[in-house]
Amino acid sequence: MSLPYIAFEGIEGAGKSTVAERVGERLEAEGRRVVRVREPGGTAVGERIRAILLGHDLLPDPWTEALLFAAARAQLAAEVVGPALASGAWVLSDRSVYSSLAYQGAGRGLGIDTVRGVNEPGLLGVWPSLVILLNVDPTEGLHRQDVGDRIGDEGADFQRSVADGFIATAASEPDRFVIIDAGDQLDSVVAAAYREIRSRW
Ligand code: T5A
Repeated sequence: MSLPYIAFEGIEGAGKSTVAERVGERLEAEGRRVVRVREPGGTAVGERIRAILLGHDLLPDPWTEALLFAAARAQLAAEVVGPALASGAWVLSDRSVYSSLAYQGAGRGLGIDTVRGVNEPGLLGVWPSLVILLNVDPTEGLHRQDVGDRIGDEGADFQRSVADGFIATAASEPDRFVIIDAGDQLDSVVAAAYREIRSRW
Protein backbone atom coordinates (compact mmCIF):
# COMPACT_ATOMS: atom_id res chain seq x y z
CA MET A 1 0.00 0.00 0.00
CA SER A 2 1.24 3.53 -0.77
CA LEU A 3 2.44 5.74 2.07
CA PRO A 4 -0.04 8.27 3.49
CA TYR A 5 1.41 11.47 2.05
CA ILE A 6 -1.69 13.54 1.39
CA ALA A 7 -1.62 16.95 -0.28
CA PHE A 8 -4.42 19.52 -0.08
CA GLU A 9 -4.45 21.63 -3.22
CA GLY A 10 -6.38 24.39 -4.89
CA ILE A 11 -6.33 28.08 -5.67
CA GLU A 12 -6.27 30.87 -3.09
CA GLY A 13 -9.04 30.64 -0.53
CA ALA A 14 -10.09 27.10 -1.52
CA GLY A 15 -9.88 26.07 2.14
CA LYS A 16 -6.69 23.99 2.07
CA SER A 17 -5.31 25.07 5.45
CA THR A 18 -8.65 24.83 7.23
CA VAL A 19 -9.61 21.45 5.77
CA ALA A 20 -6.12 19.95 6.30
CA GLU A 21 -6.16 21.06 9.93
CA ARG A 22 -9.62 19.62 10.61
CA VAL A 23 -8.90 16.34 8.85
CA GLY A 24 -5.64 16.09 10.84
CA GLU A 25 -7.57 16.52 14.09
CA ARG A 26 -9.90 13.68 13.13
CA LEU A 27 -7.02 11.38 12.27
CA GLU A 28 -5.23 12.23 15.53
CA ALA A 29 -8.42 11.55 17.47
CA GLU A 30 -8.24 8.02 16.03
CA GLY A 31 -4.71 7.68 17.42
CA ARG A 32 -2.77 8.28 14.21
CA ARG A 33 0.49 10.22 14.25
CA VAL A 34 0.13 13.16 11.89
CA VAL A 35 2.86 15.47 10.63
CA ARG A 36 1.60 18.73 9.10
CA VAL A 37 3.65 20.66 6.57
CA ARG A 38 3.09 23.61 4.32
CA GLU A 39 4.65 24.70 1.06
CA PRO A 40 6.61 26.72 0.48
CA GLY A 41 8.21 26.36 3.91
CA GLY A 42 8.21 23.79 6.67
CA THR A 43 12.00 23.93 7.22
CA ALA A 44 14.36 26.75 8.19
CA VAL A 45 15.68 26.87 4.62
CA GLY A 46 12.20 26.68 3.17
CA GLU A 47 10.81 29.47 5.34
CA ARG A 48 13.57 31.81 4.16
CA ILE A 49 12.81 30.89 0.55
CA ARG A 50 9.12 31.51 1.31
CA ALA A 51 9.91 35.06 2.37
CA ILE A 52 11.73 35.68 -0.93
CA LEU A 53 8.91 34.15 -2.96
CA LEU A 54 5.85 35.65 -1.34
CA GLY A 55 6.94 39.07 -0.11
CA HIS A 56 6.03 42.07 -2.21
CA ASP A 57 9.55 43.56 -2.06
CA LEU A 58 11.23 41.25 -4.62
CA LEU A 59 10.15 40.28 -8.12
CA PRO A 60 11.70 36.94 -9.10
CA ASP A 61 11.61 36.02 -12.78
CA PRO A 62 9.17 33.12 -13.48
CA TRP A 63 12.02 30.60 -13.83
CA THR A 64 13.69 31.83 -10.66
CA GLU A 65 10.31 31.48 -8.95
CA ALA A 66 9.86 27.89 -10.20
CA LEU A 67 13.36 26.87 -9.13
CA LEU A 68 13.02 28.43 -5.69
CA PHE A 69 9.77 26.53 -5.08
CA ALA A 70 11.53 23.33 -6.20
CA ALA A 71 14.48 24.06 -3.89
CA ALA A 72 12.27 24.64 -0.84
CA ARG A 73 10.39 21.45 -1.65
CA ALA A 74 13.55 19.35 -2.00
CA GLN A 75 14.64 20.50 1.46
CA LEU A 76 11.23 19.66 2.91
CA ALA A 77 11.25 16.19 1.34
CA ALA A 78 14.75 15.40 2.64
CA GLU A 79 14.40 16.91 6.09
CA VAL A 80 10.77 16.31 7.06
CA VAL A 81 8.43 14.42 4.72
CA GLY A 82 10.68 11.49 3.83
CA PRO A 83 11.73 10.81 7.45
CA ALA A 84 8.16 11.24 8.74
CA LEU A 85 6.78 8.69 6.26
CA ALA A 86 9.65 6.31 7.05
CA SER A 87 8.77 6.53 10.75
CA GLY A 88 5.15 5.54 10.06
CA ALA A 89 3.57 9.00 10.42
CA TRP A 90 0.87 10.39 8.16
CA VAL A 91 1.88 13.56 6.34
CA LEU A 92 -0.76 16.19 5.57
CA SER A 93 0.60 18.87 3.29
CA ASP A 94 -0.90 22.29 2.66
CA ARG A 95 0.16 22.48 -1.03
CA SER A 96 2.77 20.33 -2.79
CA VAL A 97 4.59 19.86 -6.08
CA TYR A 98 1.19 20.02 -7.77
CA SER A 99 0.96 23.73 -6.88
CA SER A 100 4.10 24.29 -8.92
CA LEU A 101 2.62 22.41 -11.88
CA ALA A 102 -0.50 24.59 -11.71
CA TYR A 103 0.98 28.00 -10.77
CA GLN A 104 4.34 27.97 -12.53
CA GLY A 105 3.53 25.36 -15.19
CA ALA A 106 0.09 26.63 -16.20
CA GLY A 107 -0.28 30.07 -14.56
CA ARG A 108 3.16 31.38 -15.55
CA GLY A 109 3.13 29.38 -18.77
CA LEU A 110 6.38 27.47 -18.16
CA GLY A 111 4.71 24.17 -19.04
CA ILE A 112 3.29 21.56 -16.68
CA ASP A 113 5.60 18.76 -17.84
CA THR A 114 8.66 21.00 -17.82
CA VAL A 115 8.01 22.09 -14.24
CA ARG A 116 7.39 18.49 -13.22
CA GLY A 117 10.75 17.57 -14.73
CA VAL A 118 12.51 20.28 -12.74
CA ASN A 119 10.99 19.10 -9.45
CA GLU A 120 11.36 15.35 -9.76
CA PRO A 121 15.14 15.02 -9.26
CA GLY A 122 15.13 16.85 -5.91
CA LEU A 123 12.31 14.82 -4.43
CA LEU A 124 13.82 11.35 -4.76
CA GLY A 125 10.42 9.73 -5.01
CA VAL A 126 8.88 11.63 -2.06
CA TRP A 127 5.67 12.41 -3.91
CA PRO A 128 2.07 12.76 -2.71
CA SER A 129 0.09 9.56 -3.07
CA LEU A 130 -3.24 11.35 -2.75
CA VAL A 131 -4.08 14.89 -3.82
CA ILE A 132 -7.30 16.39 -2.52
CA LEU A 133 -8.12 19.17 -4.95
CA LEU A 134 -10.49 21.68 -3.39
CA ASN A 135 -12.27 23.23 -6.31
CA VAL A 136 -13.69 26.70 -5.82
CA ASP A 137 -14.65 29.51 -8.14
CA PRO A 138 -11.67 31.96 -8.33
CA THR A 139 -13.80 34.99 -7.45
CA GLU A 140 -15.20 33.21 -4.38
CA GLY A 141 -11.70 32.03 -3.39
CA LEU A 142 -10.21 35.52 -3.62
CA HIS A 143 -13.17 36.88 -1.66
CA ARG A 144 -12.49 34.41 1.18
CA GLN A 145 -8.81 35.32 1.44
CA ASP A 146 -7.94 37.64 4.32
CA VAL A 147 -4.19 38.13 3.73
CA GLY A 148 -2.77 38.19 0.20
CA ASP A 149 0.74 37.39 -1.06
CA ARG A 150 2.69 38.39 -4.17
CA ILE A 151 1.48 35.43 -6.24
CA GLY A 152 -2.02 35.30 -4.77
CA ASP A 153 -2.49 38.95 -5.63
CA GLU A 154 -2.11 38.33 -9.38
CA GLY A 155 -5.91 38.47 -9.74
CA ALA A 156 -8.82 36.39 -10.99
CA ASP A 157 -7.56 35.73 -14.56
CA PHE A 158 -4.30 34.27 -13.24
CA GLN A 159 -6.27 32.18 -10.72
CA ARG A 160 -8.40 30.85 -13.56
CA SER A 161 -5.32 29.66 -15.48
CA VAL A 162 -4.04 28.04 -12.30
CA ALA A 163 -7.42 26.37 -11.69
CA ASP A 164 -7.37 25.05 -15.29
CA GLY A 165 -3.86 23.70 -14.64
CA PHE A 166 -5.04 21.83 -11.57
CA ILE A 167 -8.00 20.33 -13.46
CA ALA A 168 -5.79 19.27 -16.39
CA THR A 169 -3.31 17.58 -14.06
CA ALA A 170 -6.10 15.88 -12.12
CA ALA A 171 -7.52 14.54 -15.39
CA SER A 172 -4.12 13.11 -16.35
CA GLU A 173 -3.66 11.39 -12.95
CA PRO A 174 -7.16 10.22 -11.98
CA ASP A 175 -5.93 7.60 -9.50
CA ARG A 176 -3.97 10.16 -7.49
CA PHE A 177 -6.54 12.98 -7.43
CA VAL A 178 -9.94 13.50 -5.91
CA ILE A 179 -11.79 16.70 -6.66
CA ILE A 180 -14.07 18.05 -3.96
CA ASP A 181 -16.49 20.94 -4.44
CA ALA A 182 -15.05 23.46 -2.00
CA GLY A 183 -17.98 25.82 -2.58
CA ASP A 184 -19.97 23.52 -0.25
CA GLN A 185 -20.37 24.09 3.48
CA LEU A 186 -17.06 23.66 5.29
CA ASP A 187 -18.31 20.69 7.36
CA SER A 188 -19.32 18.83 4.18
CA VAL A 189 -15.94 19.53 2.55
CA VAL A 190 -14.07 18.23 5.62
CA ALA A 191 -16.29 15.13 5.77
CA ALA A 192 -15.76 14.41 2.06
CA ALA A 193 -11.97 14.77 2.35
CA TYR A 194 -11.85 12.54 5.42
CA ARG A 195 -14.01 9.90 3.69
CA GLU A 196 -11.71 9.84 0.66
CA ILE A 197 -8.64 9.41 2.86
CA ARG A 198 -10.13 6.65 5.00
CA SER A 199 -11.35 4.79 1.92
CA ARG A 200 -7.68 4.46 0.88
CA TRP A 201 -6.00 3.78 4.24
N1 T5A B 1 2.61 28.82 -4.79
C1 T5A B 1 2.80 27.84 -3.86
C2 T5A B 1 3.12 28.69 -6.07
O1 T5A B 1 2.96 29.60 -6.90
N2 T5A B 1 3.80 27.55 -6.40
C3 T5A B 1 4.03 26.55 -5.49
O2 T5A B 1 4.68 25.54 -5.83
C4 T5A B 1 3.50 26.71 -4.16
C5 T5A B 1 3.74 25.64 -3.14
C6 T5A B 1 1.30 30.22 -1.13
C7 T5A B 1 1.37 31.05 -2.41
O3 T5A B 1 2.40 30.52 -3.20
C8 T5A B 1 1.89 30.06 -4.41
C9 T5A B 1 0.42 29.89 -4.21
C10 T5A B 1 0.09 30.96 -3.20
O4 T5A B 1 -0.09 32.18 -3.89
P1 T5A B 1 -0.30 29.85 0.82
O5 T5A B 1 0.46 30.08 2.03
O6 T5A B 1 -0.57 28.46 0.43
O7 T5A B 1 0.38 30.70 -0.35
O8 T5A B 1 -1.58 30.66 0.88
P2 T5A B 1 -2.93 30.56 0.10
O9 T5A B 1 -3.21 29.43 -0.76
O10 T5A B 1 -2.97 31.91 -0.52
O11 T5A B 1 -3.76 30.34 1.36
P3 T5A B 1 -5.20 30.81 1.65
O12 T5A B 1 -5.25 30.95 3.11
O13 T5A B 1 -5.66 31.92 0.79
O14 T5A B 1 -6.01 29.60 1.12
P4 T5A B 1 -6.51 28.28 1.79
O15 T5A B 1 -5.52 27.68 2.72
O16 T5A B 1 -6.97 27.46 0.66
O17 T5A B 1 -7.78 28.78 2.59
P5 T5A B 1 -8.05 28.79 4.15
O18 T5A B 1 -8.22 27.42 4.66
O19 T5A B 1 -7.04 29.67 4.80
O20 T5A B 1 -9.47 29.48 4.13
C11 T5A B 1 -9.64 30.85 3.81
C12 T5A B 1 -10.92 31.35 4.47
O21 T5A B 1 -12.04 30.71 3.88
C13 T5A B 1 -12.82 30.04 4.87
C14 T5A B 1 -11.87 29.79 6.04
O22 T5A B 1 -12.57 29.68 7.25
C15 T5A B 1 -10.99 31.05 5.97
O23 T5A B 1 -11.62 32.11 6.61
N3 T5A B 1 -13.33 28.80 4.27
C16 T5A B 1 -14.60 28.60 3.93
N4 T5A B 1 -15.69 29.40 4.03
C17 T5A B 1 -16.87 28.89 3.57
N5 T5A B 1 -17.01 27.65 3.03
C18 T5A B 1 -15.95 26.82 2.93
N6 T5A B 1 -16.09 25.60 2.38
C19 T5A B 1 -14.68 27.31 3.37
N7 T5A B 1 -13.43 26.76 3.40
C20 T5A B 1 -12.62 27.69 3.95
